[in-house]
Amino acid sequence: MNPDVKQRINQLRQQIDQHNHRYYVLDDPEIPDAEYDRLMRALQDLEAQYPESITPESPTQRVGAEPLSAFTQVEHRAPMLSLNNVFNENEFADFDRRIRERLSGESVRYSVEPKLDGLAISLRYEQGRFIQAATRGDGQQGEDVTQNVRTIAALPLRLLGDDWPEILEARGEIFMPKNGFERLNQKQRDLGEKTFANPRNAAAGSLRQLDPRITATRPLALFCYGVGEVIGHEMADTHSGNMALLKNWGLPISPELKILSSVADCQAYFEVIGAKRDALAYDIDGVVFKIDRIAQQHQLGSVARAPRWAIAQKFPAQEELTQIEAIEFQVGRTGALTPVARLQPVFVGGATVSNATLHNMDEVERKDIRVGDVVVIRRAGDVIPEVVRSLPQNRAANAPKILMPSHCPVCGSAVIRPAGEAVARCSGGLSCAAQRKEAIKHFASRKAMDIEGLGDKLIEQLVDLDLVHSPADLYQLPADTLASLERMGAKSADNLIAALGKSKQTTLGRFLYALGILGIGETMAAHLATELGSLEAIQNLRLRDLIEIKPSQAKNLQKALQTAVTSDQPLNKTPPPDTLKWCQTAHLQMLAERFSTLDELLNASPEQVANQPRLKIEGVGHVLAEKLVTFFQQPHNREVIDRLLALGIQWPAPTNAATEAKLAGLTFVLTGKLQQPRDQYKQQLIALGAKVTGSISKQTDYLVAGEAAGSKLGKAQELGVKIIDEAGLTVMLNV
Ligand code: I6G
Repeated sequence: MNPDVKQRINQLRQQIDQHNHRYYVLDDPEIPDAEYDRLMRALQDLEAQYPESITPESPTQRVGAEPLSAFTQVEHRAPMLSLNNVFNENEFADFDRRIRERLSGESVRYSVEPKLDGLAISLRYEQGRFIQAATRGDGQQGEDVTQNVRTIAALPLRLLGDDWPEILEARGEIFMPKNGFERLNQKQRDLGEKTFANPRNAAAGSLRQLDPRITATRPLALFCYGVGEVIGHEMADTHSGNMALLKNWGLPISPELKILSSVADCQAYFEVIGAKRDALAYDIDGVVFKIDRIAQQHQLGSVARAPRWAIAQKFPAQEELTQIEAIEFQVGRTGALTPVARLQPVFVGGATVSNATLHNMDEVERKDIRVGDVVVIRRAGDVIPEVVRSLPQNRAANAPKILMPSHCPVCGSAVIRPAGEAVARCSGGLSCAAQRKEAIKHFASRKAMDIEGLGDKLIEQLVDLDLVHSPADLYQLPADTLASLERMGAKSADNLIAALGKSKQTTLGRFLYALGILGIGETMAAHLATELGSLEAIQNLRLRDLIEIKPSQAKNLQKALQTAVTSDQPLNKTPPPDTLKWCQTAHLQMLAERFSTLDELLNASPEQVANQPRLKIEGVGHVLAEKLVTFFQQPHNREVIDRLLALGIQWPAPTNAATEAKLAGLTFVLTGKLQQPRDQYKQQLIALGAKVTGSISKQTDYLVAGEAAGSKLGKAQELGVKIIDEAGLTVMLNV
């Protein structure tokens, strides 16, 4: 092989290994995924041309072996221990006291990190090369899962650098990140295959595949948390020092690892990680505390297969069994009917749960849930409790299936489920008390009109007592009526009236969002407000202002409709032809503004049928356009808006375009802890024409860095993005 080719192959392998390290270990990718894929393809092409160059450690060789018929057993050189558990602060304090007694009062530091909900693994490297992976098994003997583990992209097939032990056994946890788990289950559903109950089961199932090609398709990841056998290298005198060595050799370790000393600090960490739990990319079930000094670990030793120098403090169970007593349907703001399970109360995830969402009827059918079933309930942090699965073994043979009611349980209007949609809706609109309550809660909410003191319970009373039919009624409530309500009084009534008064001074974006138009979130509302500048402009939008039909599309549409019965049928009653994917009801609605019948449309030239929209608003396609235009066409919506304006709701008049869009074209990223809510800044920036995104790239103009700004700050420095603090942002917003 020509030396240049050999050099190029080595260079590509090194580059790929380096990028893997940055991505999986440093959590700081340097190049986009597409560039990484290009490097990999270049290496694959060269290796195909020069097969003699292929080595087992090449990053292309992760799926190396043929399917196995069974896993072989591996004897662990040093036993793989498990951890003892504690379940509350007192038990942890007892553990800490015992440790300090055994260490005769020496000072103690803990190395702490979250406890991943995955599978323990031993990884063996010889001369820097990955050679074996084994499961924990019974602690003495595990299963050889080398061929599967080598498919995990986060695992280095070669240790980085050249100063590593002759033999290194790293230990850690293999897990499946939550987003990968969701994707995998979706794929399984699409293929009609069995889904996994949780990420841990999915990781276990993936690791126990006999065919490594299947494991290679599964999104597994890895963090190391310890070392087993080490030969030929001096290790650190602390656990955290050993973790730093593993990291330098390219093995991923938890980014949450900290060193702490007191029980109080350890418990504060436990609380912080508990609060972060739902936001983490992977499932955890507690926090592990380890004595950091290795000499102290040796002094403490282990008992009955668990070290004395480590303890896991577990979060309260997130899953429990209970029974479904009834299934009811809740009506939301948009009329969507959500099946809700009423449960025999059960303590789960730190709270007593007696209701759980069943999301929609597709979920009810997929999970085959019936009244009386024993079910697994999951409650994770602040997430709404949900029914994970039913255990139908003891179900009565005649337990009926759950059916969507044909009429709204609140107002009796017909329930409609459009073909192909998962959601069924009550057709009662604001005549339905449930929809009215939710619409008013939305109107009053923080990101909308921000009416302080108008809570959900109060809104429910106001609607139930027929005091409020529309948001406009809120502003005409007499103080004495408010004072007479449950849990109110003269003072609260006065405060609420003052808050209502204050809310009248708002922004166009907030007002638009508060109206609760389907599909218009706070960001889109602010965007429309900046793009169009006034409520009149938004109210007067026509579909033809927003929807495009090209002449070639117009021709195809005419052809497709020709086969429909030609008649004087009104166009808005004509269903869009199935043969044209792009053509939806919105397109025909729009044409109905210009042609009164199908005949008229068919007799026009394609150029006359084509439509060049007056406006191009980013993010507004035909679905949103139809919702927006239809909303403002409804006389009762217009009426409510007119009343609100007459009652004094107002926002700053659009200033001249130059000032209004003074941050137009600039892209901002906000990171770290800020004094004011991030949402507030986001709205202000958008209102001034700026774009706010979640990640730093070369396109970012400013990074607003609050306290404890993390990796985004580093990335911004690297890319030369301007960095400002909160004070700087305030100046930019106010000049
Ligand atoms: O099962 C485990 C999970 C996490 C562990 C562990 C761990 O540290 C973060 N550490 C040890 C020492 C053991 N099992 C035995």
